[in-house]
Amino acid sequence: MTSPSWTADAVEALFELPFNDLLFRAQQVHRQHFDANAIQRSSLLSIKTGGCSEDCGYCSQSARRDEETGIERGKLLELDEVKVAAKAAKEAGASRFCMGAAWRGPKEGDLDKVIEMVRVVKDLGMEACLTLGLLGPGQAQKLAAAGLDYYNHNLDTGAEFYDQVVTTHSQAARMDTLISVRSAGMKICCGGIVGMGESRRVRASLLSQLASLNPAPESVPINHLVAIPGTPMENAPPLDPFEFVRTIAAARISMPTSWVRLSAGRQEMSDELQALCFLAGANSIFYGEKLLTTGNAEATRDQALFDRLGLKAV
Ligand code: SAM
Ligand code: DTB
Ligand code: SF4
Repeated sequence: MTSPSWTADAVEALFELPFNDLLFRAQQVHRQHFDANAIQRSSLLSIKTGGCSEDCGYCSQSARRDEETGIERGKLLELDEVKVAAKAAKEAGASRFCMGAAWRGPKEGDLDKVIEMVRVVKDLGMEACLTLGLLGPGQAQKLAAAGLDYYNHNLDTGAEFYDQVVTTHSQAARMDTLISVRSAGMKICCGGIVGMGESRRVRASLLSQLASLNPAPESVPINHLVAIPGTPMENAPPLDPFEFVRTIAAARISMPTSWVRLSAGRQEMSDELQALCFLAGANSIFYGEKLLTTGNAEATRDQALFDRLGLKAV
């Protein structure tokens, strides 16, 4: 079977379909590759918060605006703190533990400490994921050798919109990190953010870039912008929730075998909107009370929603 080439035009044509037709197609694709009633759960921990050198316009952790966002600069967490959080995530039912750091990229000494954290997570029997920013020469191999399962590094938005969101690094540099992660043999978690004032074309172009990574990322987080006060995006125009669902459906159709994660922004979503996202092919969530600096839907609310929808955890 030849896989279709997901140009931005081809993805945009998906967005243009009548909503019911788009969801029907997404369901068909989803059911060919996954149990439509099973949802994977990952928990997140910020292992180093704030004080980041970069200027990503959606992010609360840039050093340039921490007075406005009120995020305190923290140090890299101690191993014991990570162990406690990872154990709690496992007990709550997460199958993957993701650790994020507010860095442009890791320094060698920090990378060695983070590798110890990966070992702790793996010893607990969970999958481990890291998101540390841009990787330098040899760093991806070191992480792979430590047994890291996934590296998260998002393209975040369509290439044509990227410089309106970030000026301190290019999207091409992020692509280089993705290539080194792949060459080192790790799985890629790569997605983006919608609701930043981008056009539908830009959303289609982001999905086209993701689907063309060849192979597509094993895990695709679709974040809804959390408009954080004090960031340049605090007043981003609201996105039609159906357009968010369309983005999930287009991701599912263009990346049939990837886990599509309904990521940031769930706390602000109704149960009905989340159910539509699951119907559109989302089959993974961030699970636990906190993302990195913002809140997440409560685990008890998630469990109640799973029960009402007859969803089971993977
Ligand atoms: N510093 C590393 C990097 O930029 O890759 C890792 C941490 S960074 C916070 C991870 C991802 O979180 C970003 O790529 C972005 O997709 C997402 N993110 C950050 N702030 C967000 C927000 N306010 N709303 C939605 N997603 C956000
Ligand atoms: C991803 O795509 N989303 C997560 C995770 N990967 C690291 C982060 C969401 C952050 C939301 C804003 C915050 O909590 O600061
Ligand atoms: Fe730094 Fe990552 Fe936030 Fe950008 S998204 S400012 S690189 S922590």
